[in-house]
Amino acid sequence: MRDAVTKLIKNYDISGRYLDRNAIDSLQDYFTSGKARVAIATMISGNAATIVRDAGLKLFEEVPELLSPGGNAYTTRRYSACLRDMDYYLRYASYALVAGSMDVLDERVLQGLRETYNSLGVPIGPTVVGIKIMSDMLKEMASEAGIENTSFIDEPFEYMNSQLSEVSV
Ligand SMILES: CCC1=C(C)/C(=C/C2=NC(=C\c3[nH]c(/C=C4\NC(=O)[C@H](C)[C@H]4CC)c(C)c3CCC(=O)O)/C(CCC(=O)O)=C2C)NC1=O
Repeated sequence: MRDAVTKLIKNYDISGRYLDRNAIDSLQDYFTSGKARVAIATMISGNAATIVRDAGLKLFEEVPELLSPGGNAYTTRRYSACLRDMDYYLRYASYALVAGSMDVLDERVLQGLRETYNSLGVPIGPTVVGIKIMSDMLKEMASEAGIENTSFIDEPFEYMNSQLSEVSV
């Protein structure tokens, strides 16, 4: 598992290069956004339960058939599994935000996930909607808290969504 800095150093070390302009620029980006990343992570930790609950409510409002007989979140066991998954996505997104790298998502969350979902009939489309709702909620909370640059918040959520949606070949 790597963060933005160790990942960059590894790439330069492989080819025995000193850090060049590109490296310095990307390091600078990472450190400049560092305070905001930590602020967002703090915001997530302090509000995780609320974010997951409200995002779940909104998802089930948008896709009510999930909760009807035959829907994948029907029965309390599956309903809870769904919210637990949302909680995983939020928690790991907070790690990826702090790391400035998506490696942790590849290693801990996404490996084999699509196959698991497909074999259990967990629908990917609404999962993607749920993940997007959490990301939008967070950006709103962040701008309400006066954090100016909120564009990087989408990154881990969009990454998970693109990996989940990828059509298998
Ligand atoms: C930390 C990394 C990690 C992830 C991501 C993870 C996901 C994950 N979600 C699962 C199930 C599930 N996931 C859902 C989720 C949903 N159903 C819906 O209709 C909604 C669209 C969606 C919620 C947004 C449901 C309902 C199940 C249970 C399915 C079943 O057992 O029939 C399972 C199968 C095993 C189990 O039930 O625990 C896994 C492995 N597990 C992990 O360890």
